[in-house]
Amino acid sequence: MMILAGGEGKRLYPLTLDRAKPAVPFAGRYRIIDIVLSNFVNSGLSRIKVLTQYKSASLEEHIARVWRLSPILDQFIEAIPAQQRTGLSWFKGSADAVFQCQHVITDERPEIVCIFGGDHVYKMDIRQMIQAHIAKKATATVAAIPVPRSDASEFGVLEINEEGRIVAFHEKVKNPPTMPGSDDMCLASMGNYVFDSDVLIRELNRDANVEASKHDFGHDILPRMVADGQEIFAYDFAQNRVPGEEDRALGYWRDIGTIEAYWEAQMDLIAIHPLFNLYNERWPIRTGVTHDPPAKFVFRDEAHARVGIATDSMVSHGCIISGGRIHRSVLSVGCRINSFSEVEESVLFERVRIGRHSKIRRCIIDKDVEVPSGVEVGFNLEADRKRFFVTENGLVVIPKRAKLDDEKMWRL
Ligand code: ADQ
Ligand code: ADP
Repeated sequence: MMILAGGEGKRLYPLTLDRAKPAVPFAGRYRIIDIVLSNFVNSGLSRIKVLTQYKSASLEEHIARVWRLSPILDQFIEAIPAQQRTGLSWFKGSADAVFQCQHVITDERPEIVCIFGGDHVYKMDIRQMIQAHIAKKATATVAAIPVPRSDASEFGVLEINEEGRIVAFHEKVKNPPTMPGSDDMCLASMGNYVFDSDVLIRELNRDANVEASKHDFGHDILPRMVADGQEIFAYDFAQNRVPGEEDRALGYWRDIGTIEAYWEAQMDLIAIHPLFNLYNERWPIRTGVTHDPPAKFVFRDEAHARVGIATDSMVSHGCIISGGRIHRSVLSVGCRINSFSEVEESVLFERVRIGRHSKIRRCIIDKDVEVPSGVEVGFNLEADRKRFFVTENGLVVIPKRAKLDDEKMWRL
């Protein structure tokens, strides 16, 4: 099993300023990569290499600290950094990442290799996809999901025949074809593949010699295999059944490539009946254990609205909500929310502090930011644009350890 975790995540800037996208915190206690790793481990698959490249220190540390498995059971989850093994270049595209690590496959000689992306939010029993691959006698299988046509140019789009065999693969094209019988949905690749390992090694080596190739699975390898008429099948993700999940949650998958999508995925989490449910004990999303104490809510003075409360929110260990109000927000470990402050529809990373009387709305605040007292962020976007990163839809991102001492910045 290989997880591609080297992408730069440009569109998540500035959260990816000094960490790879799969290492970006998610849902308070987790990192994005914990989701795919949990899917593998919960599926009983635990021989995993995570291929890293871009700013990988934080990711490698997380994997080594949290995910190290017992070698005695012949199980492993390990990061393989880009090593310039087969030439002087670092990984070019996603296929080059696997090409450069092919010794792992040729040494282990597995029959099947799963190659999954490291940056999506979903639950999947991966064994079911492998079974479908074997049942169809496919050489490669691509997980697929319908997406609205308006978003489809961001994805690889598949055309399939009645048996589910892929007859054409369009990687990130302007006007991709819609699904049969629909004018507004396209069948997208989820960037998760199952390969027969001999075929994978053969195709990687063939691609390495193609001068014009970007060495990318979606751009080069799969379209070429499809054009050759090989037996490549789509795996319908809607068929996947995860224990303990309600039917309405099946098929939930989010590519959190942009700040908006990242924020929306966390707003999904705090819905009363979330589609991505972290409380399903039969399919836990796993991560490291910390020694932080439980979250604490300090009731101070009702008459002056100094009541520490959080509603429709997730509050991690070690947070102290003392006299401030949190609504529709996700707080990571160790945040401090002081009196008379208000935080709404926001995502706070580790150890964010909100000073008294400050108001925060639709913000993502990276770790160790101390918001002084009496400031507002997210209410005057013109002013926010001058000092922070603001998306088209008006989400404000405050980068890690933002200059705390610059009074002018906070009080425009
Ligand atoms: P993208 O996600 O845009 O599209 P890409 O940038 O190649 O494609 O990233 C795929 C995965 O590989 C990501 O998890 C990324 O972090 C990782 N990655 C990229 N370059 C890497 C490298 N050099 N080393 C290690 N890891 C690397 C892909 C498919 C589409 C599909 C979407 C679904 O190409 O067909 O629709 O995923 O999101
Ligand atoms: P405010 O009244 O502005 O919330 P306080 O002066 O009460 O601030 O608190 C100062 C700091 O002490 C805050 O960072 C707060 O999180 C922390 N704090 C408040 N109450 C407690 C408590 N009961 N236990 C531990 N720390 C607390």
